[in-house]
Amino acid sequence: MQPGPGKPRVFSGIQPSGGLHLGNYLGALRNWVRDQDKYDNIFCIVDLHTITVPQDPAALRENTLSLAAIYLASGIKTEQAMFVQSHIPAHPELAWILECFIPMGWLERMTQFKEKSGRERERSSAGLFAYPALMAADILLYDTRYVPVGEDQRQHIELTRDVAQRLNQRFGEVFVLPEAMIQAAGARIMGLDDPEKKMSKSLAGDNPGHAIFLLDPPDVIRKKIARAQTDAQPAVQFPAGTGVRNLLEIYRTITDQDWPAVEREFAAKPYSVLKSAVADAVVEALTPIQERYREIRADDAGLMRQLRGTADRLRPIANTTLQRVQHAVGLR
Ligand code: ATP
Ligand code: LTN
Repeated sequence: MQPGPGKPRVFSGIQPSGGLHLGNYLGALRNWVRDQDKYDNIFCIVDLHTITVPQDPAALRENTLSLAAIYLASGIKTEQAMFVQSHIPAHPELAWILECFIPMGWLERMTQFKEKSGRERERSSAGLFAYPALMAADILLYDTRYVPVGEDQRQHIELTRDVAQRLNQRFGEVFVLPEAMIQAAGARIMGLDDPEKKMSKSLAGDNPGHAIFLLDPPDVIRKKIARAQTDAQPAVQFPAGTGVRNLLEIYRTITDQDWPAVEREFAAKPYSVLKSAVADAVVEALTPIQERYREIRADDAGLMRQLRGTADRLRPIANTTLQRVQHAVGLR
């Protein structure tokens, strides 16, 4: 398949698995917002991925709406296509077909599965194991060219390309090959409590100091940053240790600066100076998002109508691709 004329298609998604953190914002959402006019975008709320680990039903419903409001509050324009994955059954239908062409060995190698299943491998769900097949379906259904994500998703997009190529070789050009779009800045924000670990929603449950959430009040943000792990040096030195480097990375991403500029700004400054500059920059970026979020959440019914309306508009596109694949493999 060749991509059609017009702006290149972008597809990305985030799981409604709890509040979004600064890593999700800097690694993904902020880039979607910045580049939205350059592409023909589809932004998904991937609730079917979220149920790969246990969820409270009421919390999942709330997190789904909350994530839609966060997309808009962050600056995604209302005319962009934003929808909930489970509203379009073609996603799990295509995922099933892809699963039948993905060798177990490919899935076994996925680092996200290894990290998330951990020592509970035997007890983790088959859905968690097959997760990348569903992600591949999300991307391939819309003839996507670019997938803007954080660094941790690179491997899943490689698998998407591999399975698409496998079907294309066997059945002719069924799929457009997508590419990961990963920015140099902010692609891997680390935990504030432990800069060896990626900032993630799952780890935030055990330690409230791990992540800054987009809806954290300013005083909480300042407290978390003040307590962020650094090292025993008295002031900023280069090369900086991992904790300090992470704070500098947050700062330079939010303020759109390159490394030489932040090195000049903070060289030999005490950590307290760095931390209050980071806190100011984060609070300044998040305050308007929080205000817009509250306005949007005043009309949940309207938000749900928008999500359903977009799914109605996208369903025929997804079904066309699904039917093409079904026909190619002999299912229709
Ligand atoms: P979980 O911990 O539940 O796996 P998560 O925090 O990794 O969740 P996802 O919903 O899986 O969040 O990811 C949404 C987007 O945010 C993806 O594009 C992902 O690459 C990006 N992302 C997640 N964590 C980070 C991070 N620490 N730094 C930069 N980008 C990130
Ligand atoms: N696995 C992704 C979320 C996701 C996604 C997608 C991202 C599901 N489907 C399609 C981009 C394109 C994650 O961030 N954990």
